[in-house]
Amino acid sequence: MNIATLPAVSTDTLRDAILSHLAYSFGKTPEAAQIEDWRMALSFAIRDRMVARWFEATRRTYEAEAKRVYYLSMEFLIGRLLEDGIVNLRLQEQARAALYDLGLDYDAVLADEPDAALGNGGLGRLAACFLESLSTLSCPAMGYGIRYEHGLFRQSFHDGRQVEAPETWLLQRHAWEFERPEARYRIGFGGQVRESGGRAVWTPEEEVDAEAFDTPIAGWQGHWVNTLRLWSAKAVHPFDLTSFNRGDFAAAAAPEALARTISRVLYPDDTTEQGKELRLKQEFFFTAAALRDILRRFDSEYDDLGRLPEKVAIQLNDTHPAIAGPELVRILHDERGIDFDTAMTLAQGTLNYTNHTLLPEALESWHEGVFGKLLPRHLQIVDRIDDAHARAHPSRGFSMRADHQVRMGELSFVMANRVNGVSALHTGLMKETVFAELNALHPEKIVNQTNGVTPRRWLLSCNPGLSELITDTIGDGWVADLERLREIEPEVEDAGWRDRFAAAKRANKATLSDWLGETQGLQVDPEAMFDIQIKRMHEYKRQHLNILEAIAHWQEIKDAPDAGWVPRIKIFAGKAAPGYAFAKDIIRLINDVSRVVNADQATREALQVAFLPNYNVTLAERLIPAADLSEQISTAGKEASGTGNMKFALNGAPTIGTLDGANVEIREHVGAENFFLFGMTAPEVTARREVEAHARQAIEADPRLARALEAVGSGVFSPDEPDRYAHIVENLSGHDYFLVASDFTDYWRAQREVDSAYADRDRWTRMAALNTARSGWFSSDRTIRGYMDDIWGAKSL
Ligand code: Z2T
Repeated sequence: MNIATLPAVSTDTLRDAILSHLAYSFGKTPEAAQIEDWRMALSFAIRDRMVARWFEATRRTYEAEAKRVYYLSMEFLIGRLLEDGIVNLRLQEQARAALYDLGLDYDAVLADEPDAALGNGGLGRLAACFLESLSTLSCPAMGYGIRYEHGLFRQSFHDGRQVEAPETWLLQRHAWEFERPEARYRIGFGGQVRESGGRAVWTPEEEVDAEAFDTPIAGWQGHWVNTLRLWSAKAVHPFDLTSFNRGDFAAAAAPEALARTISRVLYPDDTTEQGKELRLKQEFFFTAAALRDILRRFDSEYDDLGRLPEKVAIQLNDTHPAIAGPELVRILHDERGIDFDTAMTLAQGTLNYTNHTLLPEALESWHEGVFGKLLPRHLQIVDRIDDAHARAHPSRGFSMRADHQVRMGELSFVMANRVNGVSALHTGLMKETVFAELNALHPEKIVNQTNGVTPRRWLLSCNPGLSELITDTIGDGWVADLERLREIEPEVEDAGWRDRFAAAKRANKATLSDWLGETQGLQVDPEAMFDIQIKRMHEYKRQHLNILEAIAHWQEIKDAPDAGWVPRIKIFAGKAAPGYAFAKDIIRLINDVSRVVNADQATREALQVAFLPNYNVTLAERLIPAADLSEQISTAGKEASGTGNMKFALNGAPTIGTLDGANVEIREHVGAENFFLFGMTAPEVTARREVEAHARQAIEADPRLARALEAVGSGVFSPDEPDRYAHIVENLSGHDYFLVASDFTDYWRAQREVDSAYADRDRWTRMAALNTARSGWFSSDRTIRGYMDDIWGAKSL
């Protein structure tokens, strides 16, 4: 059968395709098939429908000689892909009906797919949303990353404490990748640099192969399909026969095992750099393989490397692929013989850099010892880049090479055509703080591209009830043009429509409540307010501010149990980096508070607390549609953007939040009256830190805060170990760098405003609906258009 003539997809053709794959791809009869076989057969049937468009996209890109976009990212937090494929190909009804015909439960089959957690948090999920939007906008693009054998660790709790277990997504069969044994590049490390005939020649000491695995990424309606290409590390010589013949079987297998460590596991730190050699190896490994692949493709189409900036745009997702700068210069200069300054100019015209955080502990910097040992030629090139830059700007004493370090942010900045931040506030702070010096030298380089999220996954698939109401009201044009959600705004004045909106939210809450009962043993009234904070655990994100407010609230309810409290369930979820002790202690505290508060018969109607284990994309898809209140309470100036904040607003959950990251822009869009603002601004935060004993002062001024801290410090939540949280109390009463104490009083005030707003259910529904109606700007389609126009100069085909 010619793929171009695959039959139009009816329920019957899809069912036949599933049965055919079950037999011919997986060798099973329907009687013998397990759920995994069915999931694989359905996935292959869906995947087949992407292939013709995939080929067509490649053909059209070549034909148009279009500029290509390459997104280099250490992380792609893609989650499950089957539903994404079904929804984007608009095959939901057929798939459901076909499985029903086969006696199977659609949701159970989808739930069998492992959640591919090849990322830590926002940065990796952003990369996944971007890939989907690039395809939706038919922009010729490719994502490059690492095919980790183990993604982010699985989290469970033992006695309230986080326990990490390895994640094993590849143990189950994975339907979406095509192995490409022919796309394989040798990557070297270490060794020596010699001069020969006026040229530097790098002879690496150690080599591994990078082998490609391709995943097709279909955009909305499947019109365009791009590729996510992930590199897997393979030994150059898989097996050492000499050792084997000697009878040393462990030594015979050693090269294989050693090579594979490079793509073995994702580093679980989101915003702290460990400076580990293996991490630098991972970074060079995937970046070097991507550049070789990009240049091979370029060479197949053009014969003048001078056209590289015209035909190729490379985006560096944070500094993790920053070695692309020196590596591209090395290839152009050392291998292709282009003079150094031209090589540098060509690289600078091709590369761009996105910064995702200003936290000093996250800024990558490698000691020249480690760097030079692994990448001796690159260290020389970094120094030449630094010299060239210094010569071009002699008035300033700027260097990317202070204190025997290579500073990757500065290197990325200098090697990039455009540098961007991820929200208006963050971009402004980049110019004023970490990149102030470089910004003064290159005032046009820094631009803003506020983050966005894909509405296909984060509204259409995860919230079918609300999506149906929207489509009933305004048609389905909103899916590819999210600002059209504004068209539902007039309906918000209609009481009947508001009832339908409230019913959709209520149904999502009932579904979540059932799931919490079945899987977590939690009994939750769907009428209660679902107040949710889900994100990585970090002091700057201030989950401890949230739990302290919950404690104070609980104490107040105990004082007057019959005072007509607005029932709430506070839900937390998030992973702490395994080495981040303080963040792990906050998890334990929340679990301890949850145990005590939920057991209190006097208050349990009014307040419950739950910490759900193993937060991932799939859990987010479950929680966000059921949320009433979105907690976005970071210390102002610390959260670069946030993207969960956008998903909640889009799904009709108003925010309680600070003026941080994209919260600022969300509030501008949804209207100040539909956003619960509290806390200090970024400049106020800076000023407050200068105040002597700021935390003490704040505690003395607020008896509620003092009483909550007293309970934590005296062991109310840890009676078997009363001083378990003494260090947390000490931190919050002393140094309190993230100003939890100083923001507490205003946070409490805002929470009580939330209570009264929620008690007036009609008022709340209006606020919720206006959040949905006015969140269209936060589509990643808008973000990607911004990158295409302002950074890449790329066009939709
Ligand atoms: C990450 O998820 C983010 C920043 C990082 O800095 C690293 C990781 Cl893994 C190196 C997040 C930001 O914290 C968040 O504010 C932002 O929305 C997200 O990246 C995407 O830009």
